[in-house]
Amino acid sequence: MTGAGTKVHLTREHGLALLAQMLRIRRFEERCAELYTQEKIRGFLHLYIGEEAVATGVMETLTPEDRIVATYREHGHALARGISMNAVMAEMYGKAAGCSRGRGGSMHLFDRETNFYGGNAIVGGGLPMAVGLALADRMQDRAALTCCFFGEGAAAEGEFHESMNLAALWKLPVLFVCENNLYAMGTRLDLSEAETDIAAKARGYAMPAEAVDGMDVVAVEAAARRLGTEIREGGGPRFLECRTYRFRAHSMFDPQLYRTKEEVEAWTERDPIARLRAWLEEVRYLHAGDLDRIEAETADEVEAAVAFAEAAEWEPVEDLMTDVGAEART
Ligand SMILES: Cc1ncc(C[n+]2csc(CCOP(=O)(O)OP(=O)(O)O)c2C)c(N)n1
Repeated sequence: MTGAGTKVHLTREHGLALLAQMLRIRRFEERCAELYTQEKIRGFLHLYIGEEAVATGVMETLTPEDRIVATYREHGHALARGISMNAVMAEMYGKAAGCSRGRGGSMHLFDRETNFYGGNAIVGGGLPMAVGLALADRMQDRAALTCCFFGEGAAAEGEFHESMNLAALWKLPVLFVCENNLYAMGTRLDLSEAETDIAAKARGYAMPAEAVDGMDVVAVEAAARRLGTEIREGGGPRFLECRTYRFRAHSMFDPQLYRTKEEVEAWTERDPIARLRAWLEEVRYLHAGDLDRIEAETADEVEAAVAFAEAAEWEPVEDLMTDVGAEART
């Protein structure tokens, strides 16, 4: 993708790569939902279906040195960052070959190799961590940027306000990405927040902030790239609110009584995958067989990950207490 301003030029290759990445995330999670009902995956499971354009678009703009902090709805971020699907699936199963050695599960994916700091069950918990990582990078003269993903529900937490303030005060290299899907579990944004414009809250801390259509992967990527460049040039933190929607329930235990079928259907019409696909067809980037090929490759990757997780070992019982507490100092 080229073009830093409002005009974006997307090559066929890049357009197909974005489509393939979003499909990978979606098919992986659809399979996870099935595995959950079969009790292969236990504990909590929060699906990102509908929101794929956010992780996919933003992650395209980051370098390997950059750091990522995410929430408990982070399978998409982990996959888009480049953690292998095998390692993510094994983690979902709780197997020792998982990216957190089977100890984290769905909500605590972690990978040092890719600077992926998780995976955090605490709403807003990643925000101060992102500020700390960025402060450490600055103090140690590293050129990395920290990208912090969180939901709009986190904007109601004290940690959000403390993090905005310190990041802006110290001009830290953080890209805050708010995934505003309108609901915090069953609580609609306008029933819990007096100010529903989340980007405006960041501006209240003197941080440049903007909102983008989170169902449009190209728009997300363009905005993240532009804001990332400003951060890398020493401009201090930037805030990107992505207006998005989760098509599925909050987690696997949620009858969704707080929203209507019509509302879900209306958002489904804006499905980021269908939308990119339609655009790729319109500009004749999507050739006959492209979609079938991408779907087949994705299905193979997902099934290979399931086979990997099935065959992977459980942690030996004798290792159960390792890394649970700090070693006693003598
Ligand atoms: C500190 C804290 N308070 C409450 C919860 C319970 N909880 C889990 S998810 C959630 C909603 C968060 O919504 P949002 O931040 O908008 O993210 P989304 O689930 O929509 O992606 C809540 C309140 C929690 N995990 N941590």
